[in-house]
Amino acid sequence: MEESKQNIVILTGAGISQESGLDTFRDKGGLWSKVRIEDVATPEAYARDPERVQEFYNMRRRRHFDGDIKPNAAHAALALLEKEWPSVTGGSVSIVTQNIDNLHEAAGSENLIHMHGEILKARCGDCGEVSICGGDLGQGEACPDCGEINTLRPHVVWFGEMPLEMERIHSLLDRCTLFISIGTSGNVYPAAGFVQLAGGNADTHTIELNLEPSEGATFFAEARYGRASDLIPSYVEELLTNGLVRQNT
Ligand code: BV8
Repeated sequence: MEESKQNIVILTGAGISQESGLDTFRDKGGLWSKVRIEDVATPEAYARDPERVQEFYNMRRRRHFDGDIKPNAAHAALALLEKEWPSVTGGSVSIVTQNIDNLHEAAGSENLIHMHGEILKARCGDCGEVSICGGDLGQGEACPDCGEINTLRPHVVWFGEMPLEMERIHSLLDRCTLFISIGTSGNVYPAAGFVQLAGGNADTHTIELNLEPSEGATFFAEARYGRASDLIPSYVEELLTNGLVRQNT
């Protein structure tokens, strides 16, 4: 890896969207305290009770159409970093998000992988095509590509399903000099294992920016705790001013 080029990979989780008004999963009052994963977020649940699964995602998708869900300062700071970092080190910034919301795109991020899919997209169980989803599913709608009725599911990766773009993610992790984890509890694999993959390379610095230590906290060389909308803008400011400074904690 050319030393001058410093590629950054950023993993985000529900915590980065919490201050935008979207629920997290495992915090107090989080989604998994209201419904069981086994009932709404597995292929088996969908086969057993499609209406219940569709309603779980319809209810979450409707939040995006209320007009009050907007990116926060943390999303904006990451979009700024992606824009400015190449002129600081010639390297790139890539975001791998576990989130299915569209707040990174709305903030202007472009180098973005939704490894767990996207709630504003649907996937046809017949033809496999992915399409924009602008409303509820499971209401007798037709697939815009093959025309089949009631074959659309949320374009979301459920538990027991393979996350998306894993090869591309592994190649980004192999080539990064800085791995930043933001707003994730480190419970869900394979995402929770990315810090170990990145940290396996001696040249790669790893930092956790979270409200509290995650399950994987001990795997990080550095950690800072606080709210994302405070932590991320100041860390991005530091990176753009000083470049990458390895402060092991
Ligand atoms: C896979 C989309 C293999 C859905 C999600 C049995 C069978 C198969 C697999 C498994 C199995 N047992 C275990 C596994 C592995 C499983 C897994 O890891 N389970 C866990 C529960 C143990 N993983 C999988 O199943 C994955 N697939 O392994 O496939 C395979 C191999 C070959 C062939 C086929 C398959 C797929 C996992 C993806 C599941 N889908 N999302 C949806 O959104 O409804 S994952 C789900 O958890 C969420 O979507 C989220 O993306 C993810 C992680 O949650 P977090 O983002 O971390 O959120 P959380 O609430 O937990 O934490 C928030 C954090 O933010 C906290 O730390 C909090 O302190 C912090 N925070 C809060 N507010 C703020 C803040 N920080 C800063 N500022 C704030 N303001």
